[in-house]
Amino acid sequence: MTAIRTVSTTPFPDQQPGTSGLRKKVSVFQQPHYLENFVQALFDTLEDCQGQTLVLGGDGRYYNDVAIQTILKMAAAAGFGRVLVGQNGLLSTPAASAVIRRHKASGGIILSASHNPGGPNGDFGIKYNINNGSPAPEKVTDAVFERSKSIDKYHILAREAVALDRLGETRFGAMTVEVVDAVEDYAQLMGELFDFNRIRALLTSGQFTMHFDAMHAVTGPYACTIFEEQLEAAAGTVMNGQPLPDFGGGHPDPNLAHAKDLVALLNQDNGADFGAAADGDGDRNMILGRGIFVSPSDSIAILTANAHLVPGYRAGLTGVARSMPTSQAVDRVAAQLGIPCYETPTGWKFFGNLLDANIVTLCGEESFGTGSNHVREKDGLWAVLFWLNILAVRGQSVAEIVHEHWAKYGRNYYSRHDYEALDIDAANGIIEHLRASLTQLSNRSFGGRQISIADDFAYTDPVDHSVSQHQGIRIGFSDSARIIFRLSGTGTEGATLRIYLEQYESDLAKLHLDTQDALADLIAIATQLAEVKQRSGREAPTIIT
Ligand code: G16
Repeated sequence: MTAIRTVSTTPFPDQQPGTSGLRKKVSVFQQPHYLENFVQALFDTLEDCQGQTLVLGGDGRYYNDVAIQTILKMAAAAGFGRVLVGQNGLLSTPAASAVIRRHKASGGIILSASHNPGGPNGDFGIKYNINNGSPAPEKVTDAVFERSKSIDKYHILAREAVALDRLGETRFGAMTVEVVDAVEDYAQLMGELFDFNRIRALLTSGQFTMHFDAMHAVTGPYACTIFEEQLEAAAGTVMNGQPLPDFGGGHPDPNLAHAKDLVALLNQDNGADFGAAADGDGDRNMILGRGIFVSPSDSIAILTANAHLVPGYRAGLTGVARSMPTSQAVDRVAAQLGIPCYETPTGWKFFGNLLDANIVTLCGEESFGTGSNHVREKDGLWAVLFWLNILAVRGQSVAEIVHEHWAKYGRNYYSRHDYEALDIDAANGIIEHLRASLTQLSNRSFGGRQISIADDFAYTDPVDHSVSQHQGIRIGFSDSARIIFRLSGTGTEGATLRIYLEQYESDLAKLHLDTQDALADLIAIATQLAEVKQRSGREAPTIIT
């Protein structure tokens, strides 16, 4: 009989989950009892863990191995019957969602800080997904935070660590730990959705080259199995395929700023036909063609317009959804298809109810996220396979597909300007100032542009009617241009102000401008309205995507 220890503790005041779980510096999680308090607050909130099945895994970042063992011991103490753990503690976020669904688990814990840097000085994170595989909704995360404020003890099994390198089952107190193949279920699911034969034919044709940058993060093993083994892409197609605790010193954020080597490979003369990258935990993606970057907002629009070419979606889409700051490109496609397009707050958790109710099939976000009803997370490799399936069927280049799309639907020029690590009071001051200006803004015009909507976005979930307030300052113009301001809920240093800019263009002669040039007027209006320089002292954004 293995003993369960009860340990006294005192609350930490800062355990409020953000857009996607609790994200902090590794050093914060390393404080004695910090992780344990949060996990116990979660288990207390779940109430009945007795005999339940939990899924557990992470993106392999620094502290993943330590945290997994602590959570296993606490899960055993809480009475879970079985924990399914990814081999070596690894599970990509979409794979964890797939495992929860396929094995009918009561939920799962994912250890990741997504695209944030790793290593001892980097970030760590923990989030809980519910039994449909979706990130826990706000009512759960709010309850965990409430519980964390009064926690005074936690329970933990007094035992040695369990080995996670070999597949199979181990008794751990009264609980069973089952080490599962992290890739198997997921790869099988991908094979059910996409035309692997057709993609294989493209990849082995000798006429098509691709690079996939796993950024030394969790998708490496998945990409090697799916692209190089199952689809027979050339050896070396997967770059940086070995997951490392510090992501090789890189920043596992698949965008133009952080996947520079990949971008260079696509931009050179005779570069590859297709390039893609995924982030730390495998839920984000970036899509590139030779000499062209596909903005995430365009990507979801193009996937929607071409879904009929892909086996898993041939039967049709019930609807689509995008987060509020994501461009309205997909709205135009949905309108043409005669299906609804829902606008939700930022955070994948808001798509869960819509997917469960089967009122949407595809979802997308400007923050390099796309996904569907196959799991309840965004899914980087899924997006890459979707693109490959379209390329294989259409036999055109990425650039041709994107340009044809713009010619048919018009182009939503789109960019996000981030001001990172701002003083928290200054950042809150910017949002408060904008909020206070909303009433007087509604009737104003700028450079001939009339404001048609100025509000603080609030969302009522159409399924459970829960209301989420203060989801971003939204300013829309009569020509359908928009400027959105909100503070990030995923950063770990100070505050990050995000300014999202969008302008629609249907004139064929103006579809190929430089994005920042096309948005120059809106950028000037945005910085003026928000008084960014006066209030933050910053002359320019930290990063433009
Ligand atoms: C998370 C959420 C996404 C959100 C993104 C950015 O993604 O799941 O829905 O768009 O954060 O959020 P924010 O703008 O608040 O920083 P990930 O990939 O970081 O888990």
